[in-house]
Amino acid sequence: MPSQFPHGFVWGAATAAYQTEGAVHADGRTPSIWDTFSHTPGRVRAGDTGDIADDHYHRYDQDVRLMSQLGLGAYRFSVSWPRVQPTGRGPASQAGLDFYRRLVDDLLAHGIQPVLTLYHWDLPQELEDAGGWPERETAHRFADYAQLVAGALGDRVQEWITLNEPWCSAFLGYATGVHAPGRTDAAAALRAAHHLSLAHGLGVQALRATLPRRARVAVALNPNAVRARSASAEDEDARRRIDALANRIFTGPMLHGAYPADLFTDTAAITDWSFVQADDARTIRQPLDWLGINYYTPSVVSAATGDRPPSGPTAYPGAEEVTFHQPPGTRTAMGWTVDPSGLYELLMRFCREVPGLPLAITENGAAYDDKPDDRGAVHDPERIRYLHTHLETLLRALADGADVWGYFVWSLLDNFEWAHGYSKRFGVVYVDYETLERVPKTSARWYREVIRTGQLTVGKQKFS
Ligand code: GBH
Repeated sequence: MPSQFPHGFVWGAATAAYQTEGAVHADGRTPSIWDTFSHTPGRVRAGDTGDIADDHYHRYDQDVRLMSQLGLGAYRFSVSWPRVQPTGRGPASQAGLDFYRRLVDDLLAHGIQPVLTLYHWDLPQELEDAGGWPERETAHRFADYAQLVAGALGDRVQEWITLNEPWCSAFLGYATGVHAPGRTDAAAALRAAHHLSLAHGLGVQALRATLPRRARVAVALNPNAVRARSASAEDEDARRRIDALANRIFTGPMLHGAYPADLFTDTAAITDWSFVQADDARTIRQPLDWLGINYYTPSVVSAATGDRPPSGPTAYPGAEEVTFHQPPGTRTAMGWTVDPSGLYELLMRFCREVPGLPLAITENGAAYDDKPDDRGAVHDPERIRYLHTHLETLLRALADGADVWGYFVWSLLDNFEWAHGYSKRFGVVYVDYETLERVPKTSARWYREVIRTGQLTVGKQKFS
């Protein structure tokens, strides 16, 4: 197997607006659903909020210098919708757009390619008050917002991502309620999923109409590498149901122009899907320039084991009988099993399923309990091991024909890890939340060597 990444392979790091920016009241920004949610007692661990986060809004120039020192070729960030269009409709906030213009110009000046995500979960609260993603109207609001951002930044950003992980927005936001807006209504979650897909389709149309021809448009999904615990027909059926509710619910309409029939049958007791209109599937399937894959860990499922009562609302409405099992292997601080084989499986699946569609790994990484030593250095060998094994697997997929143009580590910086607040650190750069000082971890130096050499071997000798 080759140990060298292809010439021109793009090395990046990713963040998201609400997780890093802070400055939630600056320049006319209004609350998003995550401001409301994090300020609701009991929703986020220890009452943490994104009010300050990494203060990236005020420290972006320092962060771009850090990226430059790492040798990053690309930076994936998201635009905060309520920062650039405060009411979720109507006029833009010039001050809000100016922040992203300055950020992008600074990136370009350092030779770092901006990769812009339009929606990484921070819906303007006003739109949630009008019904949020379960309402069709929200998809149209998203298309207007996409057009507005494209008009402002289209001359300098080439890579555009409509949505980040619509599965999380729909099912963690509206079914389990562990994410904003914290609703627990399975039917609403399925409506939300559809309207997120519709927003993607309408958004791609708006981007194509506004952006210069060289621009590339994508979506970032979190496909679930789901396996059956055994080869029994019951366990295989459990796998099929989760595959429908986690994967094919989005890849069906977005990549193939149709919902899978089994999804409708499995969820028939929850909704009749009458909110899907005749032309929607055609609107949702827009040609894409590439597909973003976020990967952390695989899933193992079986048919109901009956040994534990269902705990709270399910993230998989219509598959309540399915039991999830912890896959074997070491775990990260999130409790997620380290197992890169799911990444290989997904890359090969998409290259078979959608021949000719380039892929990028838009997120991959791990949380560990990083602490500075008595000299202030942060050693994170487990993260190096995690990234190393996943990059090894990526090399194998490339050798086996997967068309992957880039890799983005999650995350550049420790940041607000949603319902876990600041307790979970994913960064290759440590953030001291008292002083907001940035300290590159050992993994950052390791990553810099991988980027510099395009090889894994060098990094391994020096850092493990
Ligand atoms: C990504 O989400 C996000 O894009 C990013 O913002 C975040 O910081 C990062 O990963 C790290 O979490 O147990 O049923 O709730 C990853 C989201 C997490 C979705 C694991 C599926 C398990 C589903 N994934 N989750 S469930």
